[in-house]
Amino acid sequence: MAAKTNTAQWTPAEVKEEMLRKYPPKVARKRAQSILINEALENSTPEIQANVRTIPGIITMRGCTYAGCKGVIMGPTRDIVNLVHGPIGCSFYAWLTRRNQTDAGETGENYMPYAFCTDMQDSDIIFGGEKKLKAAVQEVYDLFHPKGIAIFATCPVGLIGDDIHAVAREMKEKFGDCNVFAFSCEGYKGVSQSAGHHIANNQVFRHLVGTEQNVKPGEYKINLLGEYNIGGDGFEIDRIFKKCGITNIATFSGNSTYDQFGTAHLADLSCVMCHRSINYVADMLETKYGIPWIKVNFIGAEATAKSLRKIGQYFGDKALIERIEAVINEEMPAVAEALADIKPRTEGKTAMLFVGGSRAHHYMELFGELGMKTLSTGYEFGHRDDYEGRHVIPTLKVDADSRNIEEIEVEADPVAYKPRKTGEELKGLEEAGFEFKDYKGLIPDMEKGTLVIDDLNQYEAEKLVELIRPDIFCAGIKEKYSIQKLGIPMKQLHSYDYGGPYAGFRGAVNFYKEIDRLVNSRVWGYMKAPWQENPELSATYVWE
Ligand code: CFM
Repeated sequence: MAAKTNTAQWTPAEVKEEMLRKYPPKVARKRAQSILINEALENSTPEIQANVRTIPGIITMRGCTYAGCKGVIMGPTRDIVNLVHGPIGCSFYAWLTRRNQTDAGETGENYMPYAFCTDMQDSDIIFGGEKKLKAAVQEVYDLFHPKGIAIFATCPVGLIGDDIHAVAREMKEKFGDCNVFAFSCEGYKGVSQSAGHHIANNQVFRHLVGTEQNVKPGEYKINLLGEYNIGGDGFEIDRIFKKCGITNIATFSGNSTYDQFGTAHLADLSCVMCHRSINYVADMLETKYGIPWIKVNFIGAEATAKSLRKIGQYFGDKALIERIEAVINEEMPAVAEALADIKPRTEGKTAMLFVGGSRAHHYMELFGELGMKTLSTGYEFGHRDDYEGRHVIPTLKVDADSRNIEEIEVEADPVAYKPRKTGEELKGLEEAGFEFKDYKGLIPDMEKGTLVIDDLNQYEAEKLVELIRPDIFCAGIKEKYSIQKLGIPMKQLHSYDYGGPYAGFRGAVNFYKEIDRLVNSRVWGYMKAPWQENPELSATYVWE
């Protein structure tokens, strides 16, 4: 067997020390605060440093603010044209690489196959790019007549000061039947893509939510927040909702449409999948329109069943609750059958998960179902509340970087605000153990002695794998090949490589099969790079 763990040889404290050993003292001190050895403290969760700037020179796994805004939040919408104001590379590399899927539906409106960009040149940087942007918006309108056009700023736009919001206003007025709005999401704006999520969501709330009144017919209306339909996850979740009789008004933003955002204020419950990218939208929907929110997780068969039951309990309708139980009973046998076959081969194996801001937590569920142990996890850009739970939010430090991102003030809408439950009803639910607007974070679900690491970088990832040698390492494309070269199977949990869906019941079965294939294949362990067999060159670090 290639990948044997040798955790017994290294205590977590030694692993941490070893990871920091090569750093200059100041860097080591700073990184030490982001590497946490999990231990149960009396009724409290240990504190981790998160959402701070990456140290220059370190090869981070993070992306930029533009990636969070255009790529993550707005990218998956299918009938809004997403127009990038910037050099072509920013647009090209954000084009379809995240594997968020779309179904063009009855209208057939789907702009996903296009990469829209102003293709800025040197002369635009020198003389300004507003004219070019206006021409591009006009061209989009003439060609497609979409309901909405979204404009995204890249770094040079902020540096030269093009006023994209003025262009958006002018063009919106000129067209009359097309909503044009812009995002100041220059890549440098925040410490990670997390800032871009916030910039995107603020504008969605301001320009789209509440603009339409023709709500989809159906009972038990919910919004699904923070689900981006990677590899078709959203399709699988919608299949299950439909079977249960739950009406999904709006997904933010996998395969979503202009009208879905527009009518989101008419749902009766918001269900939050990815807490990091969208929790504040759930709060704003509650404050302005009176829609309560709960945290759900559709990654893992058990987690899916639990989330469905939570939705059933919220609506409290016997018919719905029974239907949900019937659906779970119908779906679970296939899950059990797959596990009966696969689990004996995966039981006891180990995993490491380093993904953006929520999957490192969610996917622990699936590995748990396979009988696998998660040795180390971390987020690229999660905040302390994603690690430690929402109770830390009031204590979060506001620094120059977080102050840079707008917080919008929201009040109850004088017309549209409508409490969905009476105070009595809410109290009853809470007394029965129902938790509204709560998320306990990743750390409480990690075992004692595991390592939780924020903003893990290339060097630390390799060190961690060398020392602990997990049976599988999960992260993204930037990590994939360096990890495989170390002889460890690597699964991308951002794009899912070529697989998916992994959400819901069918997704769980897909995932079990994929992990079985990976952890029981010996191919990576057999591989030796030429320099490992014939080392000719050796090098030392400058600070040694
Ligand atoms: Fe939320 Fe996401 Fe994630 Fe995220 Fe992302 Fe993603 Fe991710 Mo890649 S919104 S935080 S910014 S669950 S793109 S679908 S996989 S890093 S863990």
